[in-house]
Amino acid sequence: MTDKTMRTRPKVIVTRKLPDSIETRMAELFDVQLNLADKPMDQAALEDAARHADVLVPTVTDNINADVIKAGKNSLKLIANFGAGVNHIDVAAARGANITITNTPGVLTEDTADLAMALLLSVPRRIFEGEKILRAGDWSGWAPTFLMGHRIQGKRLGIIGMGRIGQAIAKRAKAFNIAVHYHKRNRLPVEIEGELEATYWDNLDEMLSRMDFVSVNCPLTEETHHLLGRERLKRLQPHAVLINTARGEIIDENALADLIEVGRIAGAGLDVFEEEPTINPKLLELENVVLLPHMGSATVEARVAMGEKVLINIRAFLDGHKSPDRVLPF
Ligand code: 8YV
Repeated sequence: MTDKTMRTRPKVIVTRKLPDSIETRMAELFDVQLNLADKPMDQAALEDAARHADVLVPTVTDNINADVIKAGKNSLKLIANFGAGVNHIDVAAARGANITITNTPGVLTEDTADLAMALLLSVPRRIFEGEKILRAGDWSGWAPTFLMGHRIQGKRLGIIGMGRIGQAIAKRAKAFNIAVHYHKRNRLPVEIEGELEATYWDNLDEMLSRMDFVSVNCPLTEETHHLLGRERLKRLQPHAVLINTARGEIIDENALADLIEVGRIAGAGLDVFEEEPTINPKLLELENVVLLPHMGSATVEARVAMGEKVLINIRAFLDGHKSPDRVLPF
């Protein structure tokens, strides 16, 4: 490679360690700065990256706020997010700075839906409680009334946000003989609703008070921040179980923990939290809550496919085409 080609290669800065195959391809294509040590970048490091990069590849752990965007005003042209959700990016600031944003939808749908189902099965069937008892050496043998949970089949699941992941959960729920209900800003086309045998609720409160399980699958936006606040959570039935594989900030965690503690909600399965990676200590105290470390899309297949999408989005953009997964411009 000559000095000239090296100089003309676009500068791509990746904020976290990505799968090897993706990093290798990036090194072949771009003047890439990887983060092999996988040390999360602080605010100053992110601003510095924005100042020097043509393309920034952040993840959910990076706060791409207005200051980072401002730092990139002379250099940064594309934010190619590794992940579907873009709530950690100040999209309005990026729009003002004429920066394109892309994401990686579609390739993590099935894995995230699987994890939501795993949580939905785990809480009512007390799977992690059983595992803990056994490993602690506290199991004295089978007994007719030991670790009784609740049946899955024949129950009602209310899905909040019926996009790709919500629909993938609905398909799985159907196979478990669970009746699917949903709330969404815009009702699904009748054909899809029919296929999923899903019942639409225009009014979220009305749906919540009738469900046995509730799964949160909407994006985090200003409108959905604490969508499930204390008053709304009180609408759940005392035997209801709440699952969240979307974003922690959609639920008021303190309120949820309080209501579970006093038996107003039966339990929860959470893969996402308000202050990741800090976990609300009140949640840690509760037995009937399953807590996972934001691993909805953590399969080799999904993470490689997400990386492939990032590569395609960058390449298309640099070649002067419209990237396939554009969040901005709309
Ligand atoms: C990703 C996710 O792992 O894609 C998303 O929005 O929540 C996760 O599954 C994470 O966002 C990567 O940035």
